Amino acid sequence: MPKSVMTRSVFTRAAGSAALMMGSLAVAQVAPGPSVNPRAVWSNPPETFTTRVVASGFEDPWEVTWGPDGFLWITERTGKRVVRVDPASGIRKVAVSIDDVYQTLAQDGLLGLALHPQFLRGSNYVYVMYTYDADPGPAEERRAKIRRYTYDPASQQLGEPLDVLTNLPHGPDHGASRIVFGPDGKLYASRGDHGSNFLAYYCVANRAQELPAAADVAARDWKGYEGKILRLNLDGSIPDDNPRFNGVQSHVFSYGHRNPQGLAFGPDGRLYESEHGQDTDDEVNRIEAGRNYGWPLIAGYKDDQYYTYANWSASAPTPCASLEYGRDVPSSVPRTKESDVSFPDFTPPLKTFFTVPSTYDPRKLGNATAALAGLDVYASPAIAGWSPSILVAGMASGVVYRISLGASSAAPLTYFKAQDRYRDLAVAPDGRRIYAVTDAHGRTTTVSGEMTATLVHPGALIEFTYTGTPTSSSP
Ligand SMILES: [Ca+2]
Ligand SMILES: [Ca+2]
Repeated sequence: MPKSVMTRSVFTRAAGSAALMMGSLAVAQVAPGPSVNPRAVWSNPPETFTTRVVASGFEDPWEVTWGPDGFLWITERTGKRVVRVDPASGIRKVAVSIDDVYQTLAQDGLLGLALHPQFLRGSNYVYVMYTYDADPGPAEERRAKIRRYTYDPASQQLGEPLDVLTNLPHGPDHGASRIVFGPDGKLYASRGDHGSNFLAYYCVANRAQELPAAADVAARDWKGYEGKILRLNLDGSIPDDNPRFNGVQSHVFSYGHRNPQGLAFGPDGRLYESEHGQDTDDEVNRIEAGRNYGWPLIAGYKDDQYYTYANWSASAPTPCASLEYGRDVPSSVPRTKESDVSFPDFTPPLKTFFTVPSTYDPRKLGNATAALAGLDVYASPAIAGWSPSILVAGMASGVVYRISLGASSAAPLTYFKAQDRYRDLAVAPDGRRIYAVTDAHGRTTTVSGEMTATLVHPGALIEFTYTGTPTSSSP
């Protein structure tokens, strides 16, 4: 495909997702009264914070991580740079610019970053995940790789690039590519479903349920890695205790994912993940080895609510290419109810966002996912009652959600509501400062609940400092 064919425009509807509210508890809010905007349902939690823009002008910051050097490490997706930012002064230092990054779309470029657990204690390694063009000629072959750099504290530069795992398929949409270290010393990496069976790519079969064949693994053909969480050794090889699927061992750790942009381990040693839903059912999951998270046959819970899988590429007798994609699914497109799916290893989400009944009419209310992105597990005693909680960034909602892991039945609370798209989060070791990076472009929700393309803090690093929790009995 020529490099110039794809444009950002095919993503505008997905990027325009609006926020409604959280979890199945929000169902009652779907039918709005004449004066109630259902998108403007923000929590009013008691904790107070001050807000400060630490630095701005980043070119689509995608990952923010607190480093043991006291700096925030940020990847710029379209800027193709790893930048270190001093949180006190906002001064930024470019650690490396990666010319090899190939970026033309909304979900490619320089993405994930993970610091070695022994960083500045003997293993000064930084792992990044990014897209590159594997075709040496004018054609385009978008692939993803994980590369290791070595940090030199004297020059404050990243050098000695070493490719760890290359040739991972990376589609035109739904790129995921978050990477984290596990307490087991392995690297975990998320892969999106390429946006297949959706919008401009509706005639491309979705492969999130496909599992690698032995011959593919032997040939190092990673085509079965779409819509998966991967687990790898630090040299890129397949850990010998990875799960087997149909007898085949690969990098695949779990499957059935849509666009898992959030990935983090908690203090309990468990892996948590967030993924951006299609129209409904953003998910926060607890990821376990060998499990199936349902997509694209099950979205959110297996509850036969609004979401029903429609397999456009299997349309017959009318071929998919003759169909126009839309909410009205033609009768030639096979549909599968969630209750008709039998996945022995299906694992339901820990929490869903905007789970709505089958009577939900998006024409009246609009598309309303929170558009979940980066996720962190808060495990500090600094804010009373928070540990342990999941913090997850909402892009279209313009909030940070907190999900208590101690009281998992509690509805998520919203914090830091702004007319911004929060892409990723980091927590300082003192537990009092929470950092967010924001998208440079895109649509989000105003405080009153209207969709807007005007962002207040585009491409910024924002600091929220905890200042206390006034008691509710105060006058
Ligand atoms: Ca799922
Ligand atoms: Ca469902």
